[in-house]
Amino acid sequence: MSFPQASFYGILDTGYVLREHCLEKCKALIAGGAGVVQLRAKKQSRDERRDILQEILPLFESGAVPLILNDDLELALEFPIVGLHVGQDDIPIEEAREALGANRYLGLSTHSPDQAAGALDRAHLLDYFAVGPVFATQTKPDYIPVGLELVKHVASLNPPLPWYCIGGISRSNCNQVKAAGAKGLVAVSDVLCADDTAAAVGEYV
Ligand code: 3NM
Repeated sequence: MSFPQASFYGILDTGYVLREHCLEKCKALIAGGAGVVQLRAKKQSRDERRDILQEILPLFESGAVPLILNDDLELALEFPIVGLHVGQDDIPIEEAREALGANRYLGLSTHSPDQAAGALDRAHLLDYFAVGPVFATQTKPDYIPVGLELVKHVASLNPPLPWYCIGGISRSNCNQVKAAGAKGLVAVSDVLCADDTAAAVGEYV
């Protein structure tokens, strides 16, 4: 079990996708070539999140694409194949790893050089980490962009685990992020708001 360093990590964010379009958008992320998909349903209740998870779960049963749930450990534990993504203010990764065991994926968001160093120091607990927001983004409007400088810095550390750059990334600026040393990219609004999400993901891939 090793987490993929995919070129594109997709997020099914219910801030951009109506409930009735979740399955179709999730299929489009996979069809476009997303190597990982995360369900990020911040505003939903656990029951509503479970309902979405149950609907999209069959798309992940082959194991080809990992399915990650944002910040709901208890719900992730209800499904054998679901991993967890946590932020800096969510459950500590030591506790998350203990609850998840060794066979489920765990990812962490980082937003500064110190937090990225913290992820590398605890790489044995993690399957991947994310760095961002690279640019200003409406999806996380309260966060200060870390810029391409942090991308270059993390790339220079040559992380021994997969890492993904996120935040304000679009098809028009992604080459700058790649040039700064990013291995994998996450774009949320750019692909979910595209009329043809699969084609948009395909452009990144
Ligand atoms: N996490 P968009 S930035 C969900 O920096 C998320 O950890 C971030 O959305 C982080 O591609 C972000 O629309 C928003 O900018 C990404």
